[in-house]
Amino acid sequence: DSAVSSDVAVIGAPIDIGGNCRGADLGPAAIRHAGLEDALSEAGVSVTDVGDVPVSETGTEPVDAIQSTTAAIADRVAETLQQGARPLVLGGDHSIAIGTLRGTARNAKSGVIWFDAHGDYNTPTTSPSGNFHGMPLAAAHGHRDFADADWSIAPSIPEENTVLVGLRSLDEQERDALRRADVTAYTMVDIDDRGISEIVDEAIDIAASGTDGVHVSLDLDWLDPRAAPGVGTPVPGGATEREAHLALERLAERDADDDVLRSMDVVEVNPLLDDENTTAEAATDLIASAFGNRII
Ligand code: 5AB
Ligand code: MN
Ligand code: MN
Ligand code: MN
Repeated sequence: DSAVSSDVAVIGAPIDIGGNCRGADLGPAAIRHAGLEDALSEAGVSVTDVGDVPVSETGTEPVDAIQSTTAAIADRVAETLQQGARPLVLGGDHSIAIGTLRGTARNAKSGVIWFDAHGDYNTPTTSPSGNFHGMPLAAAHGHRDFADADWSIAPSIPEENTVLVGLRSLDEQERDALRRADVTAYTMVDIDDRGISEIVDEAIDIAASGTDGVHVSLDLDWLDPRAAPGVGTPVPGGATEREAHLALERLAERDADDDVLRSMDVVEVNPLLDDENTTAEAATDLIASAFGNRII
């Protein structure tokens, strides 16, 4: 069972069928092997690893695998929160966020900060690729057209409490949809221009305002491919390792004051695309920062 009396519960979500290539289903193992439990313990966080949710990808349509996997994620996330711990879901491709968001929103209103090169605001109709990892945020906001799958959790994840950080690659119709939505979007240019601390402070203010807390979704392709090469859809011009650390350390500082961080998922780590497990190590360090790791 998954009885949790810790601060943080780690939940693995080894699925890659929502992505553009195989291998992100090895992400949870890669992140665990990079020393996640030790890193969190050193950060002073008590952690329980509740294992992986069941995933069956073979012989099913992607939408069916994603439907059953994300339903299981949602249950574990909601259960974890009920037990007073914070869920940390390890992907897997970004379609897993459909599950995390559903679980987080089950008995609460949640803001979202989405660190990503991409908007993940496509629907099956607008998507140029058909890959579900490019759709989870639109699904949560109820931009329906997901066939039978009802993934809408608006208004528990209000658009006005949703903030995207680090954008640098949008599809045309996705851009239109984001413009129409009542979300706040910061591009890499905003980060260059104003600095990541100020952007993150503002993002937290917007996401936390009037909500029960904030869900943070960290897509490793937010980072520059030089810092995180092992992702399926790398885009040049991303956040440096230092900017990413500063962002998550700032989040931890704000959390120490106001308990803003309610749940987190870390996605798109694909060890098959990575010679040295660099991306999983970056993910591990960033998670430790988010949960309060301090140098001194
Ligand atoms: B990720 C693209 N917009 O929809 C699409 O890595 C890429 O979860 C999506 O952010 C990238 O296929 C999804 C072209
Ligand atoms: Mn797979
Ligand atoms: Mn993404
Ligand atoms: Mn992305």
